[in-house]
Amino acid sequence: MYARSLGLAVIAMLMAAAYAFAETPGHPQHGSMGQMMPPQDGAAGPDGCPMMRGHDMHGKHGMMGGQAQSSSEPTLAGQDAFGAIQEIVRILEADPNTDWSKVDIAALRQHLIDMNEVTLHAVAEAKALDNGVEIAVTGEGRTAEAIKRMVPAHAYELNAMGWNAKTEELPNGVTLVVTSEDPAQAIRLKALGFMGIIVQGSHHQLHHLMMAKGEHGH
Ligand SMILES: [Cu+2]
Repeated sequence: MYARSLGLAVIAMLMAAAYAFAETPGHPQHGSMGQMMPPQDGAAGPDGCPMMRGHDMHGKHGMMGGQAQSSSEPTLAGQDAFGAIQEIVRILEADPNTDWSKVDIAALRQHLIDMNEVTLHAVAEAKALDNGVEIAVTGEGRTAEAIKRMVPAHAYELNAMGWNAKTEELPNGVTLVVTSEDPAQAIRLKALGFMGIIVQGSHHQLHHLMMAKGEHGH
């Protein structure tokens, strides 16, 4: 069953490619293609391969049956930033109110590069304080630039969450100091360290959408 539906998914993708290639009003190959496809096929899901999306296969021709996609259709983009941008682009495309004159995917891409630098390449040296933690976050070149863009902006959000956060600029990064009067929170801050603190907050993904819409940056 699994192998069969995988085979159908492959056939469906080839068909989508063939249609995209020969997009004519008459669809001269429609008849023979239709005979190839069993009516109960469920391989063409609503949010799978971009080639399928928005095409008229399940609508106008009704060949694919319009059922839920099978588990044999892959969903992983293969690269985090690629997947994040793909998701945002799909959201923008699905929203009839998207103002395409403002959309700025390039800005989102630059931010995702910053995130990659800060997450994977920044050097974080933490020093425990009585009431929290002090972390020197440094790097070279693009990494240092990314640290200086992202970490101070995040300190602002940490304050809004109830911690005391501040940053001081270093030649190659920033020093981030986060403290709390609550001893339990101070222990938590030390345990979280740089990355555990930087992932705090619930608006990050929404922020990416706003950035892509050209509404505001970090
Ligand atoms: Cu981000």
